Amino acid sequence: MLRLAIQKSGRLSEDSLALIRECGINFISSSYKLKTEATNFPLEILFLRDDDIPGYVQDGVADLGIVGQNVLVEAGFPGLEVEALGFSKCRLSLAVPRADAYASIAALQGKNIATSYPNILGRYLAENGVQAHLHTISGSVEIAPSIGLAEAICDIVSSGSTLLGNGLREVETVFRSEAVLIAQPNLTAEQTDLLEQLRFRMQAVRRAKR
Ligand code: PRT
Ligand code: ZN
Repeated sequence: MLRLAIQKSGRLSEDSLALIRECGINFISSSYKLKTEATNFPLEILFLRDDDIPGYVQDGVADLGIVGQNVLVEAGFPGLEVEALGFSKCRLSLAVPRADAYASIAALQGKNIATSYPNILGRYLAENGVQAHLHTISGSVEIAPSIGLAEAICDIVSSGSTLLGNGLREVETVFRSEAVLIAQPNLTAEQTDLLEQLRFRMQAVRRAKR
């Protein structure tokens, strides 16, 4: 038996469920249940907040998970990734108010930056020799400059319309992300075998879409 953790409700949910179904795995899902069992594959599905998925998989509470690389790397467990899934593509970017001068990343030296990704951003700034004050907030990061909390932000971008709508300009791509399958480090031999079957099916689904 394998336990797979997926996002309960959010941007990853629909594509995660669709991928499992496209792998030929049948299950009944109801929005009230936090757990369901597949009827034709030894798989149990847990529905969780995406932020909790890397930790549960690292600890072996779940054997597998589907999560964005942004959340996985921020949580500090990049080594759990076993398969890139090709959906929920986005980037983590730095942005500043549209009217502000910005020649290079050196412009952020000593500035206040609001983000939900202090670990990924901290590493990126250090690599670029920039010291800044990071303010960690968990949501609505894009309003930080307009309320005087920070001079810049670092947040997830896909179309860019949220930045635009908040008068911000994307200036650096810090990290590129997509959804990935992750696995706990101590699977049994049988579980490893099931994981390989699952990966094989996932790869076939992706190939069929190209
Ligand atoms: O409740 P829970 O904690 O489970 O969900 P969540 O609210 O933390 O996450 P959710 O559902 O918003 O996103 C889940 C994952 O989807 C993220 O971790 C990313 O890997 C991926 N993803 C892909 C995105 C986006 N695209 C995205 N556009 N996550 C967030 N956004 C947000 C972004 O933060 C910004 O506010 O959408 C806004 C920007 O979108 P654009 O199109 O205007 O640029
Ligand atoms: Zn989340």
